Order: sequence, then C-alpha cells, then structure tokens
Amino acid sequence: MIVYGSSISPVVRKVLVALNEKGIRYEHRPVAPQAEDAEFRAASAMGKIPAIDHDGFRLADSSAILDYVEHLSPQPALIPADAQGAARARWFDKFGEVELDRKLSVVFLERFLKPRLFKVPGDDALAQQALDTHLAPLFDYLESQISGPFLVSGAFGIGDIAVAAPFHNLRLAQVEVDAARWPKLAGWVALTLDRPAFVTAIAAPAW
Ligand SMILES: N[C@@H](CCC(=O)N[C@@H](CS)C(=O)NCC(=O)O)C(=O)O
Repeated sequence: MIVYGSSISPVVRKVLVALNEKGIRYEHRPVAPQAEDAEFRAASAMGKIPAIDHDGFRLADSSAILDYVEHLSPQPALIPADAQGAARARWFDKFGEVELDRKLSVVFLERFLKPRLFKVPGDDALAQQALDTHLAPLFDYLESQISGPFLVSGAFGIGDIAVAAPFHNLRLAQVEVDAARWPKLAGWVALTLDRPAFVTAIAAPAW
C-alpha cells in the first residue's frame, strides 16, 4: 500500500498509526497538500492528504482509509464490534479532526509553522487565545471522558488514534497539556503518543 501525505499532518499520522498497529506494510510518500504529483492526484481528487493507493484502489480521507484497513485486516480490531462502542469510536474520530485539530491548528501555525518553517514571526497572543478560549473547554471535555488507558471500550482504537494524533502537533508547538489541571488527559496523551505505532509514525518523514 502507498500512503501519500506529510507525517506532520495529524490526519496522515492517523493512517500511519493504524497501519503500524495492524502490521500492514506500506510505502510512505510524504507529499504536501495539493502537490503536483500525478500519482498522488489520481489518489486524491481534492488534492488533500492523506490518500492511499492499494494495488490500484485509490482512496482519500483518513476516516474512510481507517474503515478500509479495518475491513482489510480486522485484527487487532481498532473499531469495537458492539454498536455503542463503534459509534463512540467514530464520534472521537470526528471530534479529533473537526473539534480538536481545527482549534489546535491555530497554535500549531502561530508557534511552529510560521517561526520554524515559514521563517516569519507567529502571533503568540492568537495562539494563547486559542489555547485559553477554544482548547481549554475541549480538554475539560476529554478529561471527563477518560477513565482508563483507552477512550473507548477498554481497547486501543481509532478514537485514541484520532484524538492523540493532533496532540503531537501541540508538542511541536512547545505546548504540553497542564497535568495539574487535566491530569487524566495529560497521562493519556503521554501513554498514547509513546506507543510504538505512534513513535514510528511521528518519525516518518514530513517532506
Ligand atoms: N477529512 C479529511 C481532511 C483532509 C485534509 O483537510 N487534509 C489537509 C492537510 S491536514 C489538506 O490536505 N489540506 C489541503 C487543502 O484543503 O487543500 C481527512 O480526514 O483526511
């Protein structure tokens, strides 16, 4: 399987982690969004990352790809078999992208991408405002949802993958979850990002 997309993207990271967890072999091509690469564009009609090409089967969108690999290689299961567990896992998958990553990306842009990559000053006040106003309530919510090592059903899965993936970008922005204020969340993030599947995905080339 070929996986397209920079590993710096949390949604690409989701796909790499899922493949690592399942032991599915892949070739990673770290293209940027909208890259003028004909093979990538054939796999991603909208030019978005991630996308895959599996023996000619092309698919974009991290959630669709996670569903595909779950059917392809059911063990270890990353989506619970029961209705409520599966629904909750999909909720956290959506929450990770639509709520958490969207708000966290402001911090990542201002504190990592601008100063480190684009070599322009970031707006620190904007980043702090995003942390205080938009991210703190999401951290409160996650703190209320964590009662063990995994978000859903007592087993590691797509919920953990999708919610933990953006937290590495927060680390790149030099922000750690305040363990005094959100002890369960801080512990869960550290434990999850330490899994070998995450460590390997994080080490994958970004460019
Ligand atoms: N729902 C999609 C989102 C994909 C997405 O928006 N990826 C971003 C990179 S993080 C992208 O390629 N953006 C470029 C664009 O929107 O043109 C997924 O989960 O794969």
